[in-house]
Amino acid sequence: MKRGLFIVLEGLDRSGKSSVLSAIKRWLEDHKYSAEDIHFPNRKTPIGKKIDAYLKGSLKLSDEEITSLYSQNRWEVASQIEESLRAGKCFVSVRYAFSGAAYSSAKYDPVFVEHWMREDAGLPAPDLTLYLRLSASEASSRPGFGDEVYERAWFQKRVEECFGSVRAVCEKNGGLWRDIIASGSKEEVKENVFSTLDDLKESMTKIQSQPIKYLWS
Ligand code: NYM
Repeated sequence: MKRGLFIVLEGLDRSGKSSVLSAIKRWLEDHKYSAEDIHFPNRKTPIGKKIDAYLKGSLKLSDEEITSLYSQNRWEVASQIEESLRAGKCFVSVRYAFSGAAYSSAKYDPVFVEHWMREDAGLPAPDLTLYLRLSASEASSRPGFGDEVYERAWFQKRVEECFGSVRAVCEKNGGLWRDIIASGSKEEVKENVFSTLDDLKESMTKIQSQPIKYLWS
């Protein structure tokens, strides 16, 4: 039996990740894949609840502490991801270790994205990362922007730059990364997702016969 694919969706705040998740699931379903999904931070666990309090501004934590909590929150489901993949199911994650690296390194100058992924080493690695490309200024003008701690236009600009560095590290380590233009209407973005996945069909089939990879090994 072929294994499932681990697909990660990344992007700035308010870049439209939820509706793109539906499009990915729809494409997978249409192509006879079964899929589970998760959104990080996974705010349901005790660790996730702490992260939620931090993001809403009611809990103060150092940069090292919050980075570690984000990573622990991923480790909580690492074996569930592996089990799904081994059972032939796809796993779609909205945000993952690359958000961890981009958002944490954006707080510093110069940025060392790999430094902020140390605790993620050994987690299942995404087979495919889809990055919603939307400028920080456009993301910042969307409804609801500003509710949580990182939702400041200047900070999103830095995160956008850091995602560029994260992409370079991902590809250096053999990861597959595609940008999805996220600035159009929901319909247009959905079409961008479908055509990107259509183009990758052959690569995805090949990956299913390869062993699961781990960050960064
Ligand atoms: N975030 C998310 C991080 O800073 N590091 C991480 O590792 C993860 C997974 O959480 N502003 C930040 C990015 C977002 C915030 O995410 C909440 P969302 O997708 O709005 O729930």
